[in-house]
Amino acid sequence: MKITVLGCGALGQLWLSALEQAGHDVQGWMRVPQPYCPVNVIQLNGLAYNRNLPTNDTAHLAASEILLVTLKAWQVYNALVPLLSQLDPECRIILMHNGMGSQGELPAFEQPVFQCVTTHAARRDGSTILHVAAGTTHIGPTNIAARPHSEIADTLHHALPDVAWHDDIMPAIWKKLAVNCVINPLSVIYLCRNGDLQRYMPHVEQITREVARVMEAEGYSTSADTLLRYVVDIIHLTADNYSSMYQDVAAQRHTEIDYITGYLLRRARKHGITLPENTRLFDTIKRKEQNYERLSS
Ligand code: KPL
Repeated sequence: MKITVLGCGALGQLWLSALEQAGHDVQGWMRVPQPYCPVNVIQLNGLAYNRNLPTNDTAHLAASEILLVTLKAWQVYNALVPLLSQLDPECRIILMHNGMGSQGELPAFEQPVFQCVTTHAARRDGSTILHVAAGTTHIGPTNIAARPHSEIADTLHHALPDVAWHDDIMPAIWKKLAVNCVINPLSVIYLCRNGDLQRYMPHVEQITREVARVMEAEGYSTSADTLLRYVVDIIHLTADNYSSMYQDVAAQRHTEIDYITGYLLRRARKHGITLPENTRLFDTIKRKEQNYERLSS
């Protein structure tokens, strides 16, 4: 299959290497075009994948059957909108990022759109991407055109298992949002790996309970205890990892807080619910971003 991966960061390189090894005709798409995209991944089995893959070929883009968008939520609009008119109307667009709300910013278009969330953990170490922890990718349709295309989960699963198809992806996205509301800001505040959050269980529980209140108000049947068990499972599974927000703050990059805790707070407000602890975390991360943006300007 012809596939373009938009965004060649840690997650983008992980998928580029997996899809290429599964026999697909892949290219990367970069904001600043370069002759090729160096893909250096240390895989879970310890083997290195080092290849220069093609990039930004407009003929490849126009013929792509899948456009996999691995950018951060806040980058999606600016990167994707200029490409939409160049895509085949049948090209399947997969959005893969933490948080929610990016799709609501996009104009209407006819291509099938899927949203997915993944618990695979990958991080950059110099010019190498380390695939730190295996996980599950959950994918489902977010418009009518995407509904008949459940086979896309098999294509992805063959390249980088596990991939699970959901006719209704929203509960899975909300569960991942809960994980990110807890792990990401807390790992920044306590300056720790995901696994170290086991030392701060009262705080983990407090945040999870607030998220559960919003999920219940949104109509998802979950209890705070079930959600807490899920969050704790992910803390264990990704124990050695530094969260993406920790890495963003350490590198003084814009974080996804507006699409994670920010999205949660916007939904809570719609239901008249106040979330004191999530509000405090949101304000703390925003202050950190403003501080380093101020320092660099
Ligand atoms: O999604 C993640 C992230 O870091 O953004 C988790 C699952 C928390 C893994 O670190």
